[in-house]
Amino acid sequence: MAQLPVKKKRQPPASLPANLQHCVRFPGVVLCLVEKKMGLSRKAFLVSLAQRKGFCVEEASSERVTHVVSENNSGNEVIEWLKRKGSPFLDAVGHGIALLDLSWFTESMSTGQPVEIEPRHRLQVAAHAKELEGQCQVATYACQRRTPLEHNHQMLTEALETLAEEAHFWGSEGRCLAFSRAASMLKSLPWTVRKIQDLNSLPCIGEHSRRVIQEVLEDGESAEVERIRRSERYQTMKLFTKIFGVGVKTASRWYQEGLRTLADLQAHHTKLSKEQQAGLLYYEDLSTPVTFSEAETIGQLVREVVEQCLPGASVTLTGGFRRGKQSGHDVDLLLTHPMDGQEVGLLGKVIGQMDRQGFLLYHSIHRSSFQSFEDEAQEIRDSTTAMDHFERCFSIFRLGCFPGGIPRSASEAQRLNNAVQVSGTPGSWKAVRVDFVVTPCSQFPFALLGWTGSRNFERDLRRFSKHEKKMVLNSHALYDKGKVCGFWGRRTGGESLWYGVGFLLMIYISVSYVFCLFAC
Ligand code: 8DG
Ligand code: CA
Ligand code: CA
Repeated sequence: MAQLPVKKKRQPPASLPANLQHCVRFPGVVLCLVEKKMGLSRKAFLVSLAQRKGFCVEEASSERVTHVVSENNSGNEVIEWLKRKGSPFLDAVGHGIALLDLSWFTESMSTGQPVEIEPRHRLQVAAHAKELEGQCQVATYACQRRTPLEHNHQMLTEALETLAEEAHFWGSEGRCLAFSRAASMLKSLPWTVRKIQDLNSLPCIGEHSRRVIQEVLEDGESAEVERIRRSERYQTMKLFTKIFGVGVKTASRWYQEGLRTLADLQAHHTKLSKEQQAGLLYYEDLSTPVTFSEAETIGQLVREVVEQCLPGASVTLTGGFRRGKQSGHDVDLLLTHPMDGQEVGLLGKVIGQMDRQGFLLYHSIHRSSFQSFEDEAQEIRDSTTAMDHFERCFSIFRLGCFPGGIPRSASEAQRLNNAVQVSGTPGSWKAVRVDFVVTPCSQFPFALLGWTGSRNFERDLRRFSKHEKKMVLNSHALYDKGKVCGFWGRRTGGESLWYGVGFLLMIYISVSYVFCLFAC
């Protein structure tokens, strides 16, 4: 009998996809190599070189691309090529995405890191004057700009942020806003400011900011900023306002009373609220940045407790970590349930259970003060506050640092927590600030957007809604002439219907978040 041919076994792939093999050293830089005129084999060689050096490389269809690199093409040719590829980032070319010649790539490869982009690296786009003007314009609203976590103007933005902080310490919110707007603008620039004239066409940079930028560009530092950093008041205000529960007013009063150190607060038997006492007790831990993996661990532990209290409820990590930051000053968690109304009472149960399990060193629950959309609409017409009316809890979480690594479940963490308490090993846990916010599912998209930040982004998104769209946005809804027009969910046969302007808003939000890392 003729033997059947043996079917060849399919070989497993010899290696992982290239992108997974290499660790990414520069997460803020995502390259796209234009194969036009370069050829596929040369492109493959350059891609692999870049990946070996720790660069992330993606195709023109990716929304994460920040640097487009091409060889022997004009700027217009690259634009045409991107159009043909249907690139999602085409609109951001010129103000967010850099079009670069291969010289930038080769210099970056030989220094082993992304070199600063200089005018000679840029591809010129010979557009009609009007078009060109449009391309070079930087948007006024932070919510319309890409703001990468890593940017080209660290020294300048640190100087401006010191001035903003100092203005805040004096209660001068207008000046504070002006300096943080200028800093936010610089963070979004894909090119490097080298001389003061480079700022000529940019919005949001006032006279004072300009002066300071010029000083830093010319002398490497600003005398005014250095004077502030050395000043006793600034240093003391920084120290006191870092205490959980202490705002500018209290810190300023203590300074006027002659207090300068944390020890002074104790020595003078300064009257402290419960929150401030906890803040002082865990000062060192709370001033140590929280890492992303610590935030994820806390999120996971909370998720388990939430699931026990209300099956189906969800916990979302928001704040800076949702924007891609690797560290932050606290952890922000947003809780909801897919059925509107089911979330009522959830926070009390979750906090109670975590408290009993020894996870909380301090907590204070603030009930929801949401009355109705009509009241909300009235309030936001009358004020510009970013505060919302969700139920929330400000807490200090006791995160165990266990020798065997991160616990796999809440019960395991509790067991280890108890063991640590009994053995009293010093340094075996860390106090971490955690904010819990609860929202009905129908307001979840707005709450998520509102609590993701950054503050600059949120402020400008509200301004954009008001001035450009004649609508009002807050963390509960989107209003058009006082009526709720955005995003409410209705449960119909187990489905939520998301519709109206809310749907458009959601698209806008999703696109924005995919396109940007809001570090501003
Ligand atoms: P960090 O912790 O990494 O340092 O920074 P962050 O995560 O950006 O700042 P945050 O102070 O934790 O605040 C997170 C976001 O939540 C920020 O955009 C501001 C926003 N936020 C509050 N309080 C309130 C509030 O009452 N209502 C609304 N809608 N948002 C708020 O902090
Ligand atoms: Ca935060
Ligand atoms: Ca927070």
